[in-house]
Amino acid sequence: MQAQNPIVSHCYTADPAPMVFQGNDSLYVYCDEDMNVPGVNDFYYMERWRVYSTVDMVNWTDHGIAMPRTAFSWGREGTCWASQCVEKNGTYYWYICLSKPNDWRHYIGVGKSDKPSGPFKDARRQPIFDTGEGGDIDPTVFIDDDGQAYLYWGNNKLRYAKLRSNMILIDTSIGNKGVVEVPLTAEAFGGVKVDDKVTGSDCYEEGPWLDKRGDTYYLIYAAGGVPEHISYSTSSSPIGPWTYRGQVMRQQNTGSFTNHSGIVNYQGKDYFFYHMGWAQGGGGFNRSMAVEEMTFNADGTIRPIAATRTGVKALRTMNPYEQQQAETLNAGYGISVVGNESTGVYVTDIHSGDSMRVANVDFGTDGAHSITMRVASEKGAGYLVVRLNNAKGRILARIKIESTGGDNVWEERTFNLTNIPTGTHDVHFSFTGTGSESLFNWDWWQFNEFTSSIEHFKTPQEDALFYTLQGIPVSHPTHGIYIHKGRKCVIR
Ligand code: FUB
Repeated sequence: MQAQNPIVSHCYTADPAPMVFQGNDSLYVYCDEDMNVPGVNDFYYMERWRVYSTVDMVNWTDHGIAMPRTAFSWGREGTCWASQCVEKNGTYYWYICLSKPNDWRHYIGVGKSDKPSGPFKDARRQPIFDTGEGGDIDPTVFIDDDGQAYLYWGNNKLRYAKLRSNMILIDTSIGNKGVVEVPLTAEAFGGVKVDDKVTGSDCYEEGPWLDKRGDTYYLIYAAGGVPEHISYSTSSSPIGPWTYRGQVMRQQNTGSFTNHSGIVNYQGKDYFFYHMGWAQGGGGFNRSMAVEEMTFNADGTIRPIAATRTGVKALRTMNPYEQQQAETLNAGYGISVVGNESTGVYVTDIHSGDSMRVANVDFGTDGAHSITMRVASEKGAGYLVVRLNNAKGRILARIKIESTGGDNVWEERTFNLTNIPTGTHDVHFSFTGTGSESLFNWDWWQFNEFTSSIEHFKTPQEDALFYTLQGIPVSHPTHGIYIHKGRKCVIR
């Protein structure tokens, strides 16, 4: 298998917030999208938040733009920063931060949906509070065992509030109209920062993440000033006092001067999500989400984690004989993922030279004879080349995607493979065509399996029609593997 980090390569994704919801088999990651906009690319320009999910940790389904900035009528263009989504009583609340027109300060708002992948709508139609000071970025929400939800946030200041049971208002009976300032002491955060000068070994910067393991509350955050590393503090209470515990991920050359993390336990393993600049064209304003395994020592301290390209291991194989969404990817280069009400989410902007990969696909022992795809194409000018493993791997099929009559006219089409894949492999899809136009849109794919077990012929019948695995007819086959009546057979 190829490198797993960054986990999304077809667009730039930052500030990951992982979440596992009760009764749902998937791990979800909520993020904002760094947009490569000429002219404004020397700062964050983010117009939307996206959602990804996985069941195996190596293939990620892009659920598209689950919440655009325009969902918030009070939002300023390009200012969709870090966020986190939590679920309560079947409703998903996505806490975000956003500026207002003619006001560069960020405010915390909340979107809501009855599905984890959205679409989300503004739940309050205004920020959920106003400290009047700005710096109100990077919300993290944690719901404790007693049902009380805590919201932490802040850049260079750390604050918290208790959410009311409706999840869209704060409890104003504590702090300053509901907002409590956390003292940024050396004991709590390793050091103190005054006028950009750090006294001590560390300091709180931004991007808090509140979580609990056993009886211990963990506050994990971007630290040390900029460039950032990730540090953590612990407490026996969700409101502190906090004790500094050290660095989780040291500052290293990932190409991004910010870092922002979230942790989650999924199928018995702890995972640490963060962002980096290692994607093609990546950097400080073109960041990408990444994931590493995380382990706790017996005393509850976190073992330091390094950023790697290899990332994490697959938890299971992908089944090619079930319908797979085209937007479920291990990697995608050049393509885009969008959605509309009639089709749902699909892959578009497919041009000559673009490619996609899915990882850890188990074709079994009998293998596949064809692939069925749902596609739409106006011009019919494109080819899809399906290979095993990588861009140089064995070709399974070279498919001409003929016109369906329009880019939104969808058809299911089946294409025979010229080689039979068996066993577990990555599958590489590459696109070729003439001109610079988009070649086709792609909704889903599914390989078709040989339906019965292998037939063993001792002496082939005279009139039997055999084909090689490349589809060439053979009238008197000798020893080898052939196709007979659509099934794989072995002549001994
Ligand atoms: O993504 C914009 C800002 O950069 C976030 O709000 C911070 O945490 C930092 O990652």
